[in-house]
Amino acid sequence: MAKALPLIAYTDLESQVEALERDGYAYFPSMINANEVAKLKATMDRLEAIDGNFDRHDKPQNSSGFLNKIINNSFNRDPIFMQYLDKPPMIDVLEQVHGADCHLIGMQSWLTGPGRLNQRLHTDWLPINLPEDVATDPRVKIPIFITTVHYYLNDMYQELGPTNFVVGSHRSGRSPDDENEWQGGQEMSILCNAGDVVVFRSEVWHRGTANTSDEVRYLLQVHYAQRMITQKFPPYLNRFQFDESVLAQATPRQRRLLGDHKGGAYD
Ligand SMILES: O=C(O)CCC(=O)C(=O)O
Ligand SMILES: [Fe+2]
Repeated sequence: MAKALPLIAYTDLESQVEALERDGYAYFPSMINANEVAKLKATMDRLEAIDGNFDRHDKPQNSSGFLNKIINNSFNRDPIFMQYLDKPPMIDVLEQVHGADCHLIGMQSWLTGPGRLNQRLHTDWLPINLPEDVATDPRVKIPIFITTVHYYLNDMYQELGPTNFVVGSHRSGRSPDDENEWQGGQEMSILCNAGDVVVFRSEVWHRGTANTSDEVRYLLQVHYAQRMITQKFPPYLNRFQFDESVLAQATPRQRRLLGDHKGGAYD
């Protein structure tokens, strides 16, 4: 069983950015309180999957054998999610690493029930494949193109299926190939509390692990990227529509994160 990942909360922007650059992730404890966690979970329970949005709702009794509910574009499904678009201090870190014109590329509510299996260790996206000696050369600094923010809504323990990370593995220059360590560093589990947040870059080696408990794990995933990377709001070919009441309550910063950009190259 993987060891617990040491979770260090850096409190200034510079150290938080350095953590993402050096370790591949940054940790933010107690970002949402117990009352907000309960409200979010209740909303996630209520939301129904929409096929055209690439949502999923596998139930224990069907082929997958476990609850797996994913609601894409959650920001568009209930006003409760808007505050998680630009929650400080994470948003300041994201704007620092992706640029002041960065945007949201996706937001998912994700429920994984007992019986969920181990994922394979993976990168979510490897922007540039490099020989290891190049990738680890201190002169080479790969920009952070995509990050994911995980809002954990349970107190995490091994049986509930934490996310495992290989610290620093984004500097390998590749995706893992049936490996579970890099340069002697083993994968370790994020055993944080409900309301805690972990932000990670897309190339760090990680995986979701098996849920062998009798509880459902609730996770809110929010994905951000440099503006040049396209937003992923299915259904495509212009069939996605913003809910007007969502846009009406959005602040200018939230509107930009949703894609209300100034014109630029290629526009
Ligand atoms: O479930 C998790 O904790 C992580 C999931 C993940 O990494 C993925 O689906 O790409
Ligand atoms: Fe992943």
